[in-house]
Amino acid sequence: MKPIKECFALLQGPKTIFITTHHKPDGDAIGSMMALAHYFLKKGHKVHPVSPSEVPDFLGWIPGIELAMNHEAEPKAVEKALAESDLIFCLDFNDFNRVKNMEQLLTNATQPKVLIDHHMFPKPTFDFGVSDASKSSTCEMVYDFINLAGDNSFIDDKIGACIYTGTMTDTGSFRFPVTSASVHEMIADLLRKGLKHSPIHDEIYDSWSERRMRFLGYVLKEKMEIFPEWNAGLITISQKDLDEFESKTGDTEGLVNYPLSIAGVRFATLIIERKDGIKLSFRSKGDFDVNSFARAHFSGGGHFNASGGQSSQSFTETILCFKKILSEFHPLNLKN
Ligand SMILES: [Mn+2]
Repeated sequence: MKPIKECFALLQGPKTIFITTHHKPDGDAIGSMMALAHYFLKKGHKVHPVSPSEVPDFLGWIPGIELAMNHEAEPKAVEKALAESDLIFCLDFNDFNRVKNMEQLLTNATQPKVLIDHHMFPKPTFDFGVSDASKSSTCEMVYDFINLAGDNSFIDDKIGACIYTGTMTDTGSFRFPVTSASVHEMIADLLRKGLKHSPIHDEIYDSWSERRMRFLGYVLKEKMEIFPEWNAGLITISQKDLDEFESKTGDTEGLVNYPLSIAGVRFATLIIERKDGIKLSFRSKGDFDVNSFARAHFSGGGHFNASGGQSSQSFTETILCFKKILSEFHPLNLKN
């Protein structure tokens, strides 16, 4: 993969740019995709922002989101958009298997592929790019990309809102250790450029339906187990639970973090039974590496303190398997 600055040569003159992100996009995925889209539009390019799956409701307010295509809903239109594009930007993922049904489309595409991402261990399928696991968010890296191009003055309130969204969501509202001084300097710059941050917080964190709040209450009361001896917490949600509460995309967002608010818990896991399989999310505090944990046991990965995985076993078997692994980790003492 060549350094990202070498892709600037491909951006001379108006181009058509396909911008995509991971399946089940979160705030950083959609924020970075739309920040880059707004920037390229201002530079006189044509853009095709594409989400592999539906954009969750809590991001429905993002400026320009109506320009984004959903591959699951309109695969043919996405294929056409890709065919007419000169290059492809891949944001907030580093392995084509993270775009699910779009994987073949990206693999077969012959256009240069540019990576901007902060997950560990990128696959060598990108022509240009930057991969930096020390960055708070892909949104911060899009900000860096615009600055590297010498275009700080192009950043306006819309781009600022997109960047703020992903940085806020990926840093747990600026509290995770990855929140560096440069993150705060970037936010200061965005504020000076017209960013209104409070309404964004309201849109994302204070726009729950009553149903979603009741679902959270049920999950915390009935579906959370705490293992003080292992400094761990586990939440398990079955397909039946999701159906009963008419759970929608995004409703389970952030659930995995709740056990970490209990004193002594350093490792939190969420196991969800979905129609397309069993999904696991891992979060940790301190020096327990959930990226390695997810890779070793659940065909996943991500970041040091936040990762995901999957299981081909049944829901019940997965829970048993997880608890067995947890008990084997006991001597490691997650306390430190
Ligand atoms: Mn991210």
